[in-house]
Amino acid sequence: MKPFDLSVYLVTDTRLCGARGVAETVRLAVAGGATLVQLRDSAAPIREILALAETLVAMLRPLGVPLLVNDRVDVAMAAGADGVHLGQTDMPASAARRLMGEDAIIGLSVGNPAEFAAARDDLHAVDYLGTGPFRATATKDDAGAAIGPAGIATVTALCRLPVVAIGGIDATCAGEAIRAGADGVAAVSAICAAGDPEAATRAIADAVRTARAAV
Ligand code: TZP
Ligand code: MG
Repeated sequence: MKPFDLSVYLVTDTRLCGARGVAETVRLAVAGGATLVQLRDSAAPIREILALAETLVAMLRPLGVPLLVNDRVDVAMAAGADGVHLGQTDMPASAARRLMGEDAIIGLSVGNPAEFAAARDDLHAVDYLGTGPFRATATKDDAGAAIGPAGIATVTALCRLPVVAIGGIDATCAGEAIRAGADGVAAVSAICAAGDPEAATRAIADAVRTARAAV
């Protein structure tokens, strides 16, 4: 696996990026301290997602910021992305690992102990867990109920994989997720829909840093 840093994890949303566009939003977020980027767009035609993934790889590789693609192992591989983020109903992580090789970064969404149990046989192929929703969110229709700090603590206690908290994360609650045991925080709307994505990302990065310094 390539090295990666979950601290400030941007998940893109094409609609929320609006007229600014995904690539410019990513550029600003990285300038503000985003440490990892996931391209997430379940609605766009595959050729558009692939072209965007290629653009982001070209932008991020020189900066040393990994790009992961949500759900789509094929797009990630075709674009030369650094990895993939899988959900519970996507290709099993072990199959993704066989296709993508040892260097790929493979993340898996695990929101509770039942999902953890369902994925147990594949966890050897997983590099980090995405856990949430930390707070209520309107960004993902089927995100489910908020799990809060207790939910983060429950998942981090289940295994040694690093955990990134997602769902309703902004600078006001990022520290709470870190104090609950998360290794990083992932944000969609707090960055993509921000008037100033660079400042929004920097505020989240500051909150993560402050929370770590306090523990
Ligand atoms: N997975 C769990 S919640 C969520 C995803 C992709 C959406 C988080 O979006 P936001 O805007 O950061 O609440
Ligand atoms: Mg998914």
